[in-house]
Amino acid sequence: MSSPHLRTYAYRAQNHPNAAARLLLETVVRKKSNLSVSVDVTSADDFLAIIDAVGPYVCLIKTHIDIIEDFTPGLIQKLQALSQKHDFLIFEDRKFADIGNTVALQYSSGVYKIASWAHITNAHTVPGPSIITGLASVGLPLGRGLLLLAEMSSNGSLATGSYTEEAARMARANPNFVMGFIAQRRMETVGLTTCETAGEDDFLVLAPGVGLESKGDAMGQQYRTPREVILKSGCDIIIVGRGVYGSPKNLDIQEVRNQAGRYRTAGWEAYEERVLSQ
Ligand code: S5P
Repeated sequence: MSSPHLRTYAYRAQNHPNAAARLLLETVVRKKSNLSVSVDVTSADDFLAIIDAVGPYVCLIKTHIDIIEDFTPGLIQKLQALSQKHDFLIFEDRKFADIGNTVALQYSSGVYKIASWAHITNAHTVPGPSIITGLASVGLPLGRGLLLLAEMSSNGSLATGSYTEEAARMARANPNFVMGFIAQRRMETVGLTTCETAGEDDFLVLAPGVGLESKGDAMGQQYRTPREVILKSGCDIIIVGRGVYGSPKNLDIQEVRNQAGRYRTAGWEAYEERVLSQ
């Protein structure tokens, strides 16, 4: 059985057990884009302007909703309107990390009510499998999907070795709600014992730490190119933030649009090379 990343996105869309993963893969195919833009800005106007500019080029918009200074619930309606206009899904990068009961409340309630609008969210595995149980109790009935942080792009990350292996096992035990990983490589064989073989699961790998020019920032971020991430490491979706929008202090919306187009092309060409080389 070949690894899922060697099959087309279209094939994988038809067979995925998780509703949000199916929607994402269908969007990737419709838009010929495996680009997710991470919109890490603090003003609601900049947030919406960037999303409107990159919308045509992305399959997924990644948010950190709690960094918006002038957040109002109306912002979510505007985000959803842009999601309809441009045909993309929404991923709130909340990185839940608490016991099941607490994360269920954080996911469903409070100011942001994340589960009501984010198709996808993510969680650290540090609390153990109960974090999946808690989030699934809210997200599964809504058709949402969860990504587990199996690895991180930052220098000195502790998510390595047996921690990453345990994250892979936790995903395999929960394939209905866990749709994939935030990681830097494929996870099919990670954490298998010597007598186990990779199963049929298709976990999507969404990879942050992607840049065409820069190799990193002053705070430990590390970048690889879309080609390295998609072709060499077999990841499925590239997550790009500052590589697309530059510095929020000098936003140039035409340049944001150009960069989104550039990353989309780079990500898609790397995917085509990957599946065609089979
Ligand atoms: O390992 C990780 C996981 C995540 S979700 N490394 C990351 O950088 N991220 C997120 O991806 C991070 O929180 C930020 O929102 C984005 C990368 O942004 P960039 O500007 O460095 O591309």
